Amino acid sequence: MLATVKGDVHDIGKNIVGVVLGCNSYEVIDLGVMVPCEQILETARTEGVDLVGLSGLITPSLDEMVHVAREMEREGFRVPLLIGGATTSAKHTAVKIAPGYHESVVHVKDASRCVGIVDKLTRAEARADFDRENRAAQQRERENFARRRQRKLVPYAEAVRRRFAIDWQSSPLARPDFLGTKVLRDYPLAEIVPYIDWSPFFMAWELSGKYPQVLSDPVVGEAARDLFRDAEEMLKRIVCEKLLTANAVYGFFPANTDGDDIVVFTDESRTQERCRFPMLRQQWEREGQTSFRSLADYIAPLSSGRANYLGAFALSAGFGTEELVARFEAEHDDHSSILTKALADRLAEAFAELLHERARRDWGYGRDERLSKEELIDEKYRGIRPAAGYPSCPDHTEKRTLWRLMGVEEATGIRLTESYAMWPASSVSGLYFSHPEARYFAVDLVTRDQVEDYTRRKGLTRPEVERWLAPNLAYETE
Ligand code: B12
Repeated sequence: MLATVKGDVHDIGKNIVGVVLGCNSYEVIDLGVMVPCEQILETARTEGVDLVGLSGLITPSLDEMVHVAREMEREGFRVPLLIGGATTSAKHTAVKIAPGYHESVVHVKDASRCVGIVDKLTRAEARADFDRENRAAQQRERENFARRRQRKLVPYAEAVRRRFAIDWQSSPLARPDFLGTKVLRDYPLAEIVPYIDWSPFFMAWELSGKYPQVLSDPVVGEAARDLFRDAEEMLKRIVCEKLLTANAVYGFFPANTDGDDIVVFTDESRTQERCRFPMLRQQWEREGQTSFRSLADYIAPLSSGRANYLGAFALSAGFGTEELVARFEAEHDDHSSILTKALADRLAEAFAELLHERARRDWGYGRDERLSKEELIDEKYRGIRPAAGYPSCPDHTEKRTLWRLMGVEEATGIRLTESYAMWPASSVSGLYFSHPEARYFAVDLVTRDQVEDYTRRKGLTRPEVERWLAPNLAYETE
């Protein structure tokens, strides 16, 4: 039985796993997405399944998986538990999930490994050996994890003192053409298509290689060409018959920082606060590291006297996916169903690229930009667009503030789940930073002193903050 856990909307990976298992004569019960723990347990019990497989794309799903595993233990389940999905890892499975459930808990990296693992787990003579190896590997993961926690983390106050410092007096700060938001509904898909980065599309099918080289690859070339032909055909249908709809909202706001908070003001007088985006800061002192970054470093402090701006966006190319997929599923056409979702994801990412280009023009500094598609994919432009959940701002709850700031749901129809996943699945949202020195980075581990400061700034309780930041905590919670 397979399920994407509560609060998460992604199922391409899980569906590929389901198809692969089905092709190998396993009977698969797929409960779909956003499946509550109770339903997983109930179905596993009533159907008498041999294995339970959980999938998740975003970090809040990790906690939900820990919960499901503990509930399986509490209710006395005896079946192996498989863990998969982009946000999962062998490490997290070993450290957080496996200790809660005494049967085999196995992290499965990709669909190609799934059949071998399922085969071993369902054959009594192979299971014991496999389980022993898996437990030994998980023990090693736990030991590595304990070592990772011992890496040198500087106190938060020191990280703040040694912040990435921009010279605000000499910095070029552009003023956007407009302040507030712009809504783009039913954006022409044909304009989005040229921005598609095809390489990740092939990766989803485990056809590794960069596009277009992958098409002539001696090993996977033929499969890649077949897949690409299907994709082009489907994309043509989607565009001509308007089978999917793309909506977006984006905007620019007067902003300055107050410590590690980005403060958004109601207007240029910068006297009244509209909202705050509290940011996290790096603390891991890697070799050669001289400063510790936070996204707050890319916006001028209020005390600098400089008028700075923050951009924001939310978009989706996934409206209509569910209806289209339902049609294919009624015809038992799994290939077209997965293809549709993968193309909706490609369109979402392409739309994000297009919108960012448009935002750079609106901001002025991108007006003379003449970049090829490859240069866009390689991010050869000025500025960045980090998204809540990415390594520089790992806190997904910041989407709540973003939604209020731009009225995202009313403007576009994109909704947030209880885990801050966006519906439709093929959606992206984030912030725009325009400073030429703005770079992506990873916050990585944070210590208790930073979490305490962040808790105060967020206005939440520490257990709440620790729950959302669980993968980033450098310490054990109570
Ligand atoms: C493509 C992509 C997207 C696409 C499509 C997402 C999708 N539909 O899957 C788009 C652009 C829409 C997107 C959006 C976002 N993304 Co994204 N995305 C990715 C990316 C680059 C690849 C994911 C992917 O599609 N892989 C291909 C599929 C087929 O693989 P898969 O899902 O992992 O499944 C395979 C295995 O995991 C396994 N498997 C999966 N499930 C199961 C289940 C079982 C039982 C088993 C055995 C195996 C198994 O088998 C599958 C086949 O091999 C990853 C980074 C990465 N390299 O993984 C980030 C990533 C997943 N995204 C991330 C984030 C944060 C987001 C956003 C929240 C960003 C934002 N604020 O906008 C949004 C969330 C969207 C939403 N609806 O809420 C993070 C998630 C981690 C986190 N911190 O939460 C990642 C890891 C990037 C990162 N390093 O930060 N994303």
